[in-house]
Amino acid sequence: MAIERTFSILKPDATRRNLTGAINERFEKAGLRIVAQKRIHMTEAQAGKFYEVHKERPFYGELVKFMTSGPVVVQVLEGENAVLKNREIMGATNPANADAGTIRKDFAESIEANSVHGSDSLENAAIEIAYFFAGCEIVG
Ligand code: RTP
Ligand code: MG
Repeated sequence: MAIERTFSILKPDATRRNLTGAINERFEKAGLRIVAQKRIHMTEAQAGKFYEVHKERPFYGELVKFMTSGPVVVQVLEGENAVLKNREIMGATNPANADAGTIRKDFAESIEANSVHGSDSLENAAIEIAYFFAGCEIVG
């Protein structure tokens, strides 16, 4: 299996409830290595551009508001099959539909305040990593 890198965000509901360590433990136990990480408070412009693919969706405005409502932790996770593995550990977007033992089942507050973001493809992972990190900030 290929070693991949994926982009992850610990969302404002996770930082507010002091859950960053508990969530990082899930990644590390699953064999994903945190090769870059920083705490930032996204501007509206930053979040708006990051979620541009959802611009026409009814929840776009609320999503940008939520993602700028507090600090987030942006990360690069590295490991075998990292993109898909992270999506599995995260669980379904809506915690009500998430499998037992997933991050969203155990920690998410709602479909919006769902604790984590993870890239949905290798191609998007590369774009999202480059949006937040310089190459020299990623140490494998
Ligand atoms: P993410 O991008 O955050 O990893 O989540 P995802 O792929 O599972 O979900 P996506 O469809 O890409 O939606 C992005 C984020 O928008 C919020 N959302 N709210 N109110 C709603 O119906 C609704 N649907 C989605 C969630 O925060 C979701 O993670
Ligand atoms: Mg998504």
